[in-house]
Amino acid sequence: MSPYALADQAAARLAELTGVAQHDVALVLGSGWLPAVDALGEATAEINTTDLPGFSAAAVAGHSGKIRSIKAGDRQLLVFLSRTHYYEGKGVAAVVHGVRTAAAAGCRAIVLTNGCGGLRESWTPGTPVLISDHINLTGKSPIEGANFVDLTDLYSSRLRAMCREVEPTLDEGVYVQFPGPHYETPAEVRMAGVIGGNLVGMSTTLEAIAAREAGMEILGISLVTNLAAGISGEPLNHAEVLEAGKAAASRMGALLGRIVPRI
Ligand code: 8IG
Repeated sequence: MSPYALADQAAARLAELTGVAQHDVALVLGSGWLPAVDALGEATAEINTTDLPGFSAAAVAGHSGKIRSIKAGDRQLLVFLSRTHYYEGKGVAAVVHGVRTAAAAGCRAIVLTNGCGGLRESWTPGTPVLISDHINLTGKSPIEGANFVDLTDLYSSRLRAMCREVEPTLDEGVYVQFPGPHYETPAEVRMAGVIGGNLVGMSTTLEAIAAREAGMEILGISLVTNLAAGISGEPLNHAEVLEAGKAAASRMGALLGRIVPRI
């Protein structure tokens, strides 16, 4: 079955299980963003991703394989509380299946969030940064065949401007996706800076490409949970990274709570 047909099936089952025929805006919550979900509004349904065709179980501690349908004003939000990462080795189609399911469920816009390392020392742990563009170092595409999708303004300048109206202190940066699951070496972080990157992480770019292919408007927001390797001289620690996310959670909830209704 094609990945698009599988996404159609997942969207049909999602509509049955949530009782919601059409969703409007999708959100994918990355590391550190999970506690922000409660600020988005009342959940009308919560299901396990594994109840839908094409999803497999979540693999990482601190990632929860659930999808929430949330009524926020006149919008119905589809919130993925976790994502499938490229480094899980399930293939690129598995990484973007949630995005394609959201598109098939009716979503016209998607908010992709992540936790990442920052290259600027002023971005202390807990700083949110708007993604202005990306560099995809996985060497992969979610698109198969001769479909030459344009990626100009991939991360909507309209939505970024709206975010800065809501929160004028928000910085922007170029997100560099490494394959992971190991963190970068200090030399790789320096390379990311030399080629124009400001943020390093292990997600988001393949999903953004699939979302553009599906015609969705995309907002990307990174939460800098740590300075990238070699910037501070301290080693990286997954537990500390999760802790920084927790500490920032209420602020990220407030941020999303103000941004999402205006998308
Ligand atoms: I949270 O410093 C988080 N995810 N590649 N590098 C990469 N991924 C990350 C990092 C980081 N922090």
